[in-house]
Amino acid sequence: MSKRRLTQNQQRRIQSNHHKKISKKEVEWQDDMLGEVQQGVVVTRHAKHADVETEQGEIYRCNLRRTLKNVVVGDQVSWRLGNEQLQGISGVIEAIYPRKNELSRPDYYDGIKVMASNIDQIIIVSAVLPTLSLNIIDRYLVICEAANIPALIVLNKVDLLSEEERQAVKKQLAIYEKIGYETLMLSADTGENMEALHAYLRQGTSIFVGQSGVGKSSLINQLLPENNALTGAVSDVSGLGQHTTTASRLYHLPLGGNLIDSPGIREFGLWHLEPNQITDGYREFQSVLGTCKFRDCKHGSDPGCAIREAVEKGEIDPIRFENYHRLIESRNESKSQRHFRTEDL
Ligand SMILES: Nc1nc2c(ncn2[C@@H]2O[C@H](COP(=O)(O)OP(=O)(O)OP(=O)(O)O)[C@@H](O)[C@H]2O)c(=O)[nH]1
Ligand SMILES: [Mg+2]
Ligand SMILES: [Zn+2]
Repeated sequence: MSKRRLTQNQQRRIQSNHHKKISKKEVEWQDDMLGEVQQGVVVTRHAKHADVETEQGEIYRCNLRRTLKNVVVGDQVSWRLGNEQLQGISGVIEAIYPRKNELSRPDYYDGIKVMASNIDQIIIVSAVLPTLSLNIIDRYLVICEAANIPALIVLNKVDLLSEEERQAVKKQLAIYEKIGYETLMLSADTGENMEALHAYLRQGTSIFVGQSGVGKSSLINQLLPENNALTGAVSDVSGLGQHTTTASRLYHLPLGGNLIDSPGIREFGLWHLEPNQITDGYREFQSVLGTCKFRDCKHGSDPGCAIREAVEKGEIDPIRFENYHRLIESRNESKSQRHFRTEDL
């Protein structure tokens, strides 16, 4: 071997230094490479980058300053445009303005994961296929109540129902109407009730939440007829080859208002909330709460439980009461699971 030829080890070292240089260059913008500080809104959050939209509607992919903890869709940020693109990145986000509110969900690894910020309305999307789950609607409602953000419940894929089945799901939705939530029956396939949905979305920023496959992205495609770039990678969770959304993204609707599409969650517990926050998430419990015989009433078989009595009198729906206990139980289970997982790491 000629002396001038590099050994494999040397070659590897050079290559790895080369990589280091690239990634260093990527994160370390020199001050004189960056323009004036501007304001913008985060419209998509990727693993390492975020897309920022200017007031003029231009979108730039940005790095995040390492000191920034968690940048999410909906964040108002200050950022600076670079004088050239580095590795496809146009600028850098320097700071996040204080958030009006944030929508969070529990996350096994990070504790609580903020999904989006500065939200005016949460649209809980459920569907009749695979099945309509009131338990999942209740979970989301507890999160909405805890964040103090108004909720709208929509039921998609009603095109799949017979007349008889329609009447049955109407009755289920009536449980929520009775306690003051508005509901809509929709079909992204036939366009049923899309005008009514449009009307709800015309102001402020709304977010679609709901399990994977309920049709959130399909509904957005209906609302934005020209936009067909919504489907993400092929789902590796189900292996069924459906397209699943992998990053939240904010869209501007033609009739006004913004709408965020979010990736579906398969299952989530509510261990990040205290039991009393779950109880507070049931709005129809509030007027009788505090009148139970015992102050530490668990609202189960405890004697003199005012909530159970209200259920017996037909004032509180028994399905909601049952779901409440399931939520409390699953909270405790997922909490202990989490402890196991954290210790495991
Ligand atoms: N029959 C019927 N099928 C629908 C309707 N809306 C959506 N679908 C189908 O449901 C499947 C899932 O739709 P998506 O829009 O990808 O669901 P998603 O909620 O965005 O799912 P994630 O991105 O994984 O969270 C697709 O095969 C759609 O064609 C509808 O109104 N009726
Ligand atoms: Mg989707
Ligand atoms: Zn009680």
